[in-house]
Amino acid sequence: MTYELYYWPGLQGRGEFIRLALEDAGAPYIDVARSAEHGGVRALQAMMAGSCARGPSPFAPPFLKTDDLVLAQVANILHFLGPKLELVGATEASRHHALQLQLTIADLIAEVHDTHHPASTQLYYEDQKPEALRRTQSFLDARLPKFLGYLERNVQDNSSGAGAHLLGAEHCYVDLSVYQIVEGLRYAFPTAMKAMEPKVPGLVTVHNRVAERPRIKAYVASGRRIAFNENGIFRRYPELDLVPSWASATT
Ligand SMILES: N[C@@H](CCC(=O)N[C@@H](CS)C(=O)NCC(=O)O)C(=O)O
Repeated sequence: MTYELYYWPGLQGRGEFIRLALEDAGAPYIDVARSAEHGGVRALQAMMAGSCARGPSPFAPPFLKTDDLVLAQVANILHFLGPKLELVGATEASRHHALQLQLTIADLIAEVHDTHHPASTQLYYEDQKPEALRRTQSFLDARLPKFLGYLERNVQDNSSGAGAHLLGAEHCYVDLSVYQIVEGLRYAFPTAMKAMEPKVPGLVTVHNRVAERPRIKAYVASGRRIAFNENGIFRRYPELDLVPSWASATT
């Protein structure tokens, strides 16, 4: 079956978490909004505007269309794809633990988004720069170490994971998302990440292991992976590349 992924063209955004799973599994898919042949962004907009026979119509991209279903919400899509792409353990517990971690990553992603859009998603970044500065400092001071520290603990506490897996002994879609958040955070907040990475060696190990996976390597080298840019979730604004308070205190 060929999956149809619907996500805004021109940015990695939340769609990249789904792309990485499909790419890693070698699953056939059409990135609909990037394909003029398949209707491009108009097809995406039509899906959101219309009623949907295959489930509730999606509120926002990314969403995934299969032969039977349309599914939205990154964590929900990965929860669905996990067993089909063999990107999650076989037990009910492992599927729900993966979902739990992915939902926490969704919370982190929302907070990363809010560093550049703290006042309103409806306004341009340029219209909320003072708020963004304040929000980013607070994010880097407290929330980044809290989220990454939590994920790191899961790598360390996973006794069967050899320090390179979030869950159990097997590779899983959450590991792919950890790769993406490390990549994105390095792009957006290089100063903070330089100080943060020695504190989260397990996450760096997961990142490096994923980066070496043959299909991920091929995808990154293919040119099909859109470069990070200032339309996505992870944006590099030099004025927001702040030194976290805990880093200045210790370095
Ligand atoms: N919680 C949703 C968030 C989806 C979302 O916010 N999508 C963004 C693009 S990354 C969007 O197009 N939002 C439009 C809107 O909120 O009106 C998920 O994880 O999929």
